[in-house]
Amino acid sequence: MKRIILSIGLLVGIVFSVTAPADPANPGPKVSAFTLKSDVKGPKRLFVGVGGKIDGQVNPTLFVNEWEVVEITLINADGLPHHIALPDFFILSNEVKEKEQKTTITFVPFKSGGFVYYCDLEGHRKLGMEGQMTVVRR
Ligand SMILES: [Cu+2]
Repeated sequence: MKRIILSIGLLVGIVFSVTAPADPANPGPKVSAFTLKSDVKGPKRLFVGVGGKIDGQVNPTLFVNEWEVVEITLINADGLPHHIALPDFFILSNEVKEKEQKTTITFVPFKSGGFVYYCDLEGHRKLGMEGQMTVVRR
């Protein structure tokens, strides 16, 4: 009986997904988007969150879901050269060398856990330009 109910549920699910009209407000897969800007505080080099839950946070922890698209935009706000690296996912952004320059990385986290992101230019990582990305298993 349990199996029959499960099969019916599955069938309804399939039929619904085939017949459901495309939602113009949600056309594609879910994307977790974050914006970070570079900042300087004395000798410190930092990432600061822009917008959403991470707004104003220094080196914010980015919470994402495994297998969901992640988009991180880095804005140069201090005129020093920066980039963002996530070596656990083989990601290295373009450099933003001038003030107001932006770059965006897009990737799919294919494993769960805690991982580091950082700027590896001119010793910035050692000067504090490093944060965590937590990938939650789905
Ligand atoms: Cu940097």
